[in-house]
Amino acid sequence: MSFETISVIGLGYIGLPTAAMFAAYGKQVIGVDVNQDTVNTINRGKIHIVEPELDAIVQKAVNDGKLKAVLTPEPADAFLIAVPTPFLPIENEGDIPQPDLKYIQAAAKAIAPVLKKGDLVILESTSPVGTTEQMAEWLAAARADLTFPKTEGEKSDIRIAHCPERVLPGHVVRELVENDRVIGGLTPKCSQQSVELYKTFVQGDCVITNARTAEMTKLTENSCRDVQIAFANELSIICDELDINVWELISLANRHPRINILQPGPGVGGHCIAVDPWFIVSKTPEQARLIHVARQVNDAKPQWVINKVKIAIADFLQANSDKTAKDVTVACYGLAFKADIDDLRESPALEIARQISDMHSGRTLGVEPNISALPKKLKKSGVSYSEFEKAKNEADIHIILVDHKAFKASKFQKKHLIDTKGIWT
Ligand code: SAJ
Repeated sequence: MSFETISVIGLGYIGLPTAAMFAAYGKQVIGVDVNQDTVNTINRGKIHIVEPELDAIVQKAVNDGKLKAVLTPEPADAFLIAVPTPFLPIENEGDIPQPDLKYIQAAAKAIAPVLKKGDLVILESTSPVGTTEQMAEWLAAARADLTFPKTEGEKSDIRIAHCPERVLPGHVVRELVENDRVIGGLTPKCSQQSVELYKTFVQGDCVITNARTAEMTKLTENSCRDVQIAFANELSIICDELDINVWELISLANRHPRINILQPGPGVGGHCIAVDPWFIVSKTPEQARLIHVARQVNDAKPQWVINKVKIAIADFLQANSDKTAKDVTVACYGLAFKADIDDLRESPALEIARQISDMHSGRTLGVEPNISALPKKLKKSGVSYSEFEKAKNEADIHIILVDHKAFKASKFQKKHLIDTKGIWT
C-alpha cells in the first residue's frame, strides 16, 4: 500500500505541523479545518499558531502545491484526525471532568462520505481508552457499504489505528521527526500500514501495540509528569511551613543516583498535563486515586500563591504604615504557561495575575517579555503591561510566576518577593 494523498483533519498545534511535514516529504496533503480564517491563512502560506520553524515549512509546502487547506474533506488514502478533546462543562464544583468527544465524532462524520476501500484512518488526538474503537463505530454507522476491523478483522475495507501525538510545544518540528511513535492498530495490519505511513518522515522507532494500550500510553506519560509535579508542589508547601528552601532541598535530594524530583511552580498549565490525567480518572475513578489527588494538588497551587500574595500585601502595609493598599504596586513576572514561550492559554500565571488584580485595589503589573500586549481578559481585570526593568523599579511586591530566561539572567534581592520558580530565591 502506498499513501500518496494524506488528509489531516484539524489544523491546530499538532495537525498543521504534521500536515506540513508530510508535504515536506513529498506527499500530497489536504488539510481540513472548520475555521475559515485558518484555512485562508494556510492557503496564503502563513500560519496561525506560534511554533518555531513551522512558518517556512508551511510556506514552502503551499508554494510547491503540496499542501492545501479546505473546509470539507476530500478523498485521500489516509486520514489523520488531530482535533481537540476537551471536557464537557462541569456541573458541580468538585465533579470529575468528563471528556467531550464531539470533535472526534464530527471529524468521523465529516470524512465518512469520502472514505473508500483501502483507506487508513488514524486518530492522533489524545483520547480516553476506547475512543479509537468508538471512532470506528461512528465510521461504520455512517458507511454501511464498507467493512471495518471489528467485524471483518484483517479483511476489512478500512484500516484504523491510534497514534498519539507526543511532541513538546516549542520543539514540534524536531520532535515530530525524532520522537518514537506508539502505534496501536485495531488489527496488526492496521498497525503495519500506519508504521509505513509515519516512516515517511519519522526517524524514531514506530513501536506497535494495540489501540487501547496506545491510548493509555499517552495518558500515562502526561499523568506521570503531573503526579511528579504534584510531588514537587506539595514539597514546596511543606517546606514553606517548615522554613526550608525547597529549591536547595530538591537539588540536594537529586544528588541521589536514583532520585529525580521535578520543579515546583505556581500550578500546572497548558493543554495536556492538566487535562489528560482526568481521562484516566473519569474512566476508573475508584482505581485512579493517586492520579486524582495529584490533579487536585496541582490545581490548588494557584490559590496557595494568591494567599501568599495577600499575606505579602498585609506585611508590606504593616511595615509602611503611611500607605494604604491603593498605594501598593504588585508585579507579576511571567504570564505564559511555562518558560520561554508566548503561549498564555490555560496558564496558571495568567490566572494568578488576573485574580490578584481583581482582589487588590492598587496597581497590578503584568510582565511578559514574550508578548507585546496583554490579552483582553487581563486588561479588563485592570492588569497593566509593564517592561521588566520598569516593574522591578516601580513595584513594592514581586511575584515570579514563570522562569523565563530574561528573568533568570537578572537576579536581584527584594524584600517582598514571592518566587514560585526559585530563580531569585
Ligand atoms: N511544570 C512544572 N514543573 C516541572 C515541569 C513542568 O511546574 O518540573 C509545569 C509547566 O510550567 C507547565 C506544565 O507543567 O505549566 C506543563 O509543561 P510541560 O513542559 O511538562 O508539558 P507540555 O504541556 O508543554 O507538554 C506535554 C509533554 N508531555 C510530557 O513531557 C510527558 C509533551 O511531550 C506532550 O506531547 C504534550 O504534553 C501533549 O501534547 O500532550
